Amino acid sequence: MTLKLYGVARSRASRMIWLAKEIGIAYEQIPVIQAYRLADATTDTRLNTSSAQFRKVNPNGLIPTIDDDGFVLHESLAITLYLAKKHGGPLAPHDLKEDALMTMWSLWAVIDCEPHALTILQQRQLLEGERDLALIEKSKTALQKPFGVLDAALAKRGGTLVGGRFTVADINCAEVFRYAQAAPELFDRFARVKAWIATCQARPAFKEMMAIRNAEPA
Ligand SMILES: N[C@@H](CCC(=O)N[C@@H](CS)C(=O)NCC(=O)O)C(=O)O
Repeated sequence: MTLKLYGVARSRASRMIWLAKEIGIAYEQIPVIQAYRLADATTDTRLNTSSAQFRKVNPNGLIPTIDDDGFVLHESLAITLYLAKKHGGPLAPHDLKEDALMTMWSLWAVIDCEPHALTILQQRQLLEGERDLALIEKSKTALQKPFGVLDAALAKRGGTLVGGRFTVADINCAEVFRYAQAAPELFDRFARVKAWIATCQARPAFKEMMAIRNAEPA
């Protein structure tokens, strides 16, 4: 049975789509859209995160979720780690220590970096007069330390996060740091982070994922 992905590509489902394109995993996409993007989710006929039908699959009412032949999994980074490990190859951990490091970087990205990076993205998407400039500055300041940590780790490990090669850990972190690209000036002080994200985003699988995202209505 084909792997099912619940979620539109203009969501954190992008992470799984990027990984799937990297390792050639076939999947069927069920385009569940965020309820908040609809004028009225109760009357809209599109399957959305508040639809009763989707809530049966993910009671959190959040995308992405996968159904891998009856195995249902939520949380975008748990999904990429699971699929990488299931399919093996260079993107997956080769031993327990690599596995732990990939988990470490993924948790670090989502806990320590994502809230600030997302704030920057959401604020920069607002009209200029509507932005909370103090909040943007606060988030940029909060990201200085993680940017420094990432920059130093990339220097020490030769430009990728784990095992001297591009892995699922790079996908998970690069997808979080992509939000911070709404403030490109943040990257100017951290040359290795800037080079790393450029290299990650030059990969054909990333471009394929972005093309799928951009083909969806905004
Ligand atoms: N930690 C979760 C967050 C999932 C999440 O917040 N998804 C958003 C889309 S990117 C969503 O479904 N929002 C719909 C809603 O809030 O109704 C993950 O990484 O999968």
